[in-house]
Amino acid sequence: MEKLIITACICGAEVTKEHNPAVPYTIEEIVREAKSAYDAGASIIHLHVRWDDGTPTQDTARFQEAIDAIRAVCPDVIIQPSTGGAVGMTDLERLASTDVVPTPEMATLDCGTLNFGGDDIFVNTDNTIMNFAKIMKEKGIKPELEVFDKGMVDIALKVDRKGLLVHPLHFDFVLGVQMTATLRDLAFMVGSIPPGSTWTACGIGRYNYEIAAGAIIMGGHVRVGFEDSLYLEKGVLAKSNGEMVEKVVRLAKFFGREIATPDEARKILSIGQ
Ligand code: KMH
Ligand code: ZN
Repeated sequence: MEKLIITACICGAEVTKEHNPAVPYTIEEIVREAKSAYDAGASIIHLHVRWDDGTPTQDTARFQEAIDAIRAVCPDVIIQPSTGGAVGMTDLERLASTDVVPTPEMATLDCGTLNFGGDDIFVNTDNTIMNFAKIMKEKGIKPELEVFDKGMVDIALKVDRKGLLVHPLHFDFVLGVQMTATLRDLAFMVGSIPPGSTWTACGIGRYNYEIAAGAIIMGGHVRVGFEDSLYLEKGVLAKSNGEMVEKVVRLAKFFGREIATPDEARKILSIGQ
């Protein structure tokens, strides 16, 4: 089996220090978390940024500051800015994370509208998705297709039919937000994408490590971090993103999967080929 790419979603836009005091807000804290994940084996950092008080932002200068600071201590890591941002942000606001220099190698592309808990709706109309895909293609950014249910795979394939995506496609199955997060769900999603695509998976909250183990066994890749889950095990808060990545590395070793370096991840994902 191919080596395992671990993506660390170190910060997110919704979790706070009230949920886990190690959730990073400041640039120093974001760098600390990125480095802990990278040292543990993450080859991709999925990046959101915050103002120092924890408010999520897609401000280009704030992303630039965070990316430059991460790059100084994790020189080869793949940095994947979010274009999802936080619920309620405008499309223009969300796209500002891709205006950093140099242009990011990857960014997320959310492939549909979904219920995000309570009264929150994360809006991604067809026009938004097409426009984001077009801009990413023009800029040479590899989209990670964020799919929260099977219908979003179909939307991604519709975008692909318009010629707005470059093959091989790369999906992230985010399980446990809109659809449930069982191995049956994961197998269904894996069976729904075109042959030759790559995929990673994450299970939100308590499903985190179950889905990670499933992805490792099924030949996919894994995303973990504070954006998705705050715990190392039931009742035990993770002290860092690095601790969560270390746990995935232990699972991967148990099942005989080696861990990809950032350059190996670039090859597996056909980035910069
Ligand atoms: N914070 C969510 C509303 C992404 O990064 O592209 C969107 C999100 C997905 O986190
Ligand atoms: Zn995100």
